[in-house]
Amino acid sequence: MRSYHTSEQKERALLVGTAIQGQEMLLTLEQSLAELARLAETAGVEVIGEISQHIRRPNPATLIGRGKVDELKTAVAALDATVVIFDSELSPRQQRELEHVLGEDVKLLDRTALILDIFARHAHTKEGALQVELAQYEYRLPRLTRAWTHLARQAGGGAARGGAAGVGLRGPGETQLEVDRREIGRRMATLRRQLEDVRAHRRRYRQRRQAVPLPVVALVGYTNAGKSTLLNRLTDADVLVQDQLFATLDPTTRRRTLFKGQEVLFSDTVGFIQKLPTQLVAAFRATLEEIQDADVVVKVVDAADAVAWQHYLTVTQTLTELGANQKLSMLLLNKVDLIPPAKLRKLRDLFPDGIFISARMGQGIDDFLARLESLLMALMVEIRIQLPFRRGDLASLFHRLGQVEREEHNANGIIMRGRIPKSLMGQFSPYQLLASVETGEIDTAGT
Ligand SMILES: Nc1nc2c(ncn2[C@@H]2O[C@H](COP(=O)(O)OP(=O)(O)OP(=O)(O)O)[C@@H](O)[C@H]2O)c(=O)[nH]1
Ligand SMILES: [Mg+2]
Repeated sequence: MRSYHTSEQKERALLVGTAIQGQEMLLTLEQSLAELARLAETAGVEVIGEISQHIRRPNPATLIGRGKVDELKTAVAALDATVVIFDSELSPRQQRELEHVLGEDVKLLDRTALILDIFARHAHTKEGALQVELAQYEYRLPRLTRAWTHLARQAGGGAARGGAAGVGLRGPGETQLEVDRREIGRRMATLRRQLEDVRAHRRRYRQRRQAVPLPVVALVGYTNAGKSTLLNRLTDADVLVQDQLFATLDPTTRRRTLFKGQEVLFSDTVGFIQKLPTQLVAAFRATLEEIQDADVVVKVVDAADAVAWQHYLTVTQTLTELGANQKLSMLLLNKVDLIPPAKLRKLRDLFPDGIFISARMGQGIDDFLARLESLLMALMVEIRIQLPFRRGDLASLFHRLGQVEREEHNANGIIMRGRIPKSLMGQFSPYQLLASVETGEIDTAGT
């Protein structure tokens, strides 16, 4: 009988956690390992065991101590592991030495390589794919060893994203890994050029967008916090939502009208994670620019996660590294539908400024939008104007970009009161009313 199902044999991973004395850790060793296990699952790997070590002084050759290396070797053999994944980043030397110890049949990855692998799977736009490939070369170049090329050959050529190459080897395929460093350098230069083209295109698009200066609200947060779910709830974006880490790599921006008619742009962004090397974040420039250009940063935290507080700290730290910590910001505690009342009370104490929402169920969304609307006032100035009837264009601009509090039509024109973005002052000031409208005494500046 012929079977049409070719069930792919999952790779079997052994995880290695380390806590290095004196090195500050946001998560405990166990919590960080649990996160690494989720990353491994997202990469399609089955986790079959864990070992860990508290290290006083890291071994420059193998990171973990010699005894631990023996234990690792024994465990790999006993559990028939095909992959070993370190939770900390391995130096090129440690990578080489450990590969040597483990032998050719076992693949060795660290957290960064694992995340790069997930990125390679999840990048869908041209820019996303280019920047992941570049980041992978940057990461691999100093680590190019016999083992890598050997494995790449095993994996077969054409192992593009999501291909059959297996964890850690998706992305640049066999031929590319086997060529010498100089050629890789050339490939990287090409990638950089292509990226520059794509980016120039995107910049032009942004400039067009900025011609109508709608405020940009960036949704940022730890991976899996619910940013895309929230964007979908707020707009008709239809972004992919998954219970996976790093489901979103490419930013999506959509428009939405607030209660008083003001329009804003909401941007979904790539998630953050603890111990994410900054150069990896930097690879995602599109996302970063989206955050750096934003008028308001909305931090989304999965409040149902046991380590919500640590996630919040990671997000705050990463924003600081990106130079975006001075922006107007709001804090959303998401997934309240999953949280029992007693725990919710504790969370409210922990996050007194937080707005509790459920992006999935819709709770708290109106409250969030109302508070966003008042926050946006900080970017605006109060104004009273009288427009001649022929300037209906300015009246509709006021509605879209400002917050209209009062509007009257009389024999002299359209009288409007409310707030407009500071950047529009130049266009509106010729029609500004200096005297009180209510008395009917019209005194238009500049006419
Ligand atoms: N119960 C519940 N689940 C939610 C809520 N919001 C999001 N989720 C779930 O959380 C998971 C992650 O949601 P996403 O919207 O993909 O999260 P994200 O922040 O965009 O994640 P990345 O793009 O991977 O960084 C999905 O399984 C969602 O269905 C919520 O309010 N309540
Ligand atoms: Mg997402």
